[in-house]
Amino acid sequence: MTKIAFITGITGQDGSYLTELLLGQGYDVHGAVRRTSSLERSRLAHLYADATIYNRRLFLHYADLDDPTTLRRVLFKVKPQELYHLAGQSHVGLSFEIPETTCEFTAMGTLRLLEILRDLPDPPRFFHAASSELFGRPSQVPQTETTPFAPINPYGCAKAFATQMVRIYRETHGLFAVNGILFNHESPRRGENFVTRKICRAAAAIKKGLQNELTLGDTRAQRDWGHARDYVRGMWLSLQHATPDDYLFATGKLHSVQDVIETAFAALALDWRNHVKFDAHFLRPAEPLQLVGDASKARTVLGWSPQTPFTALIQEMTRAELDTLA
Ligand code: NAP
Ligand code: F7E
Repeated sequence: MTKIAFITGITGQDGSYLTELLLGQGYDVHGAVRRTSSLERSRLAHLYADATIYNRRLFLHYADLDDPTTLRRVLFKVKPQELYHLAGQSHVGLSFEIPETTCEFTAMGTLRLLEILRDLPDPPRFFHAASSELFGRPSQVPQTETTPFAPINPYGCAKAFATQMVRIYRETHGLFAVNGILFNHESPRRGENFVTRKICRAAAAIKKGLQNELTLGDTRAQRDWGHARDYVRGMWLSLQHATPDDYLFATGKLHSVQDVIETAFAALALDWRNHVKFDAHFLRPAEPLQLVGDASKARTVLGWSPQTPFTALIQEMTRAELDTLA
């Protein structure tokens, strides 16, 4: 029988890659979308355009995270076997500007979904997209699934609430509920205001003569960056295991924003020194330190490992921007 999956956040970077993976595995995929003034959902456009997929194996339902009545109705109707919960306000810097929205969607939105699952006669396996931002200023480097939470921004705090709730619902209500503690993962489909995409896009625009300057905040900041396609495979693997648990997904390698700049500009034979400027507007009130993950558990238990090294990731993103601008 065909398996049915449901994705919140299907229009996002990860939602689009996960949809492709699940369709490739033979699933019917349902997703929750928000009402917006434009119907353009660019990351799914290629799937809409395929008459053998859209409304045959891929179905979209209007449902916001702050509308539990609708979510409940849709989930009772669709009856998914797997639910991937990816929706939320995902920008850390913006979470300082809109902390209430961030917590409403990311923290309370997750709790509302867990409450609905409790009432379903046959609850689906549930994946929650947790984050390295749980660890903030961590007491251990690298971090593992057991590193204590120490979030330092509203986004991390909302994820910590949601992650702990997932553990509680797994342990006390017996739900098959999994936290995937995801470190930064990027792709050509990354939102334009995240630093890797911003840099790769600017480098391509400079190469094409469409732009001359790139303004950035803290270029010494470091992250553990992988490819989104690898991380959605981890999400799927974590729901195929016999028992529910928490898994950390990371490359284990730290790079700086400066490394992203140098890799992207070098890919286009540009000298970054002629173009990159500092703008204090992009500094954040607090920066996490040394967020780098040890994914040994995912490797041993799920057979997961990241396939795309940092340089290949940034080169792919830069080339994709150049093709888009062509
Ligand atoms: P993204 O590109 O920003 O996508 C977020 C998705 O959530 C979009 O589909 C968005 O819909 C939807 N959404 C936001 N608020 C919603 C609401 N109130 N109701 C319904 N849908 C809503 O994020 P991503 O990079 O794919 O990340 C997926 C998840 O993983 C997020 O929860 C993020 O916090 C988490 N995560 C990501 C990373 C990373 O490095 N990418 C790392 C750790 C954790 P619209 O298209 O309508 O805006
Ligand atoms: O920032 C610095 C910035 O916004 C990375 C989300 O997916 O990963 C992501 O959050 C670093 C930070 O990602 C600019 O200060 C410098 O140190 O690309 P980012 P993030 O904050 O790490 C985590 C794991 C998530 O869970 C989140 O959902 O880059 N930086 N200059 C800048 N960042 C931005 N955005 N723009 C700049 O101009």
